Amino acid sequence: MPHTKPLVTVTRKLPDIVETRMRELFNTRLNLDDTALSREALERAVAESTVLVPTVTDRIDAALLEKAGDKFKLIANFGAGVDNIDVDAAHARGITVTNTPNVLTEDTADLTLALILAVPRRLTEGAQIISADNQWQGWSPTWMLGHRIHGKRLGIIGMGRIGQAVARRAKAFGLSIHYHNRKPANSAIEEELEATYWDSLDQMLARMDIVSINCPHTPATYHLLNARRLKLMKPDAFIVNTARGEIIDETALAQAIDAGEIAGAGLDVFENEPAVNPKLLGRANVVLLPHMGSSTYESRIEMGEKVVINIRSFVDGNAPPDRVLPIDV
Ligand code: 8YV
Repeated sequence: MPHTKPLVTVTRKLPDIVETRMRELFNTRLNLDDTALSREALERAVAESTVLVPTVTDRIDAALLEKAGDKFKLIANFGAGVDNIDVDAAHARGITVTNTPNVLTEDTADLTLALILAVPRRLTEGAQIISADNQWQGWSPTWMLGHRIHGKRLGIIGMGRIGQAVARRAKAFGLSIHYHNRKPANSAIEEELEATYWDSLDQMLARMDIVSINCPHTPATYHLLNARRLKLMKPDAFIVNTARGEIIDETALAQAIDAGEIAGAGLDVFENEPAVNPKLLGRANVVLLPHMGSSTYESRIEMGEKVVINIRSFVDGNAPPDRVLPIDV
């Protein structure tokens, strides 16, 4: 490491252990009160720092990068998805972008399965009945009935690491695995998951009981599930999204649920976080979570460790392990 430690600006509060390590290794500017940085503060950060550690809540666009100082060389994103960053604009300025893949795969897949179970089996609805003011009138053979997931068809959009981890879990729950991806998964993975590849997303959507979104948000996947495609789905089908809100046209989804064209939804992500389309609120068949896919102590610490490794290797003059390549749309 060079004698002058690089100035690293971290935009949000990270786990203590990660912040301590960063303070040891770099000249680190932390955000101890965790308030998201203003646009002006972000501009100052890219003007003064060598490295910025943003999160999904920071918009690192081309206009911001125009304020970058000569020293600004690395955006070490705390997060796997990089749709908050204009990666092409960064590359055009010779700025490297890294992310934190792998470490949040299993936790995000767990949360996806939790939603796949929660919506058809009415878990949050049931939990709300026995809450502080216990409204339970007693058991009945025909009350609180939901839908079996065993034996149903799960259509996964995006068969990357998280999609595969979802498929593995879903298979153990007796779901048959179908998927749409830009290209088929390799044959070993298809065999292990007994997965059926659908080249046509439209055809897959029309036949699935549950659809899970597990692809990244890119220009090609923005509103992939639009009003037209939502209408292709079976009226008794459920949709689960733990990837990015922008992949579904949220207004069209709210309308489809309102019109009974879809049986329900489990959403961990939204188009305009933290805002949620009001039409999705207060519905028994819609389970909403506040972007919790990777919210375990373990994931968040390991994401921080990846950020540290990426910065360290970059500062040492090596290629950081989690470099984000130009977006291939
Ligand atoms: C993170 C995520 O919480 O890593 C991602 O892509 O969506 C989340 O799990 C968030 O992005 C951190 O910046």
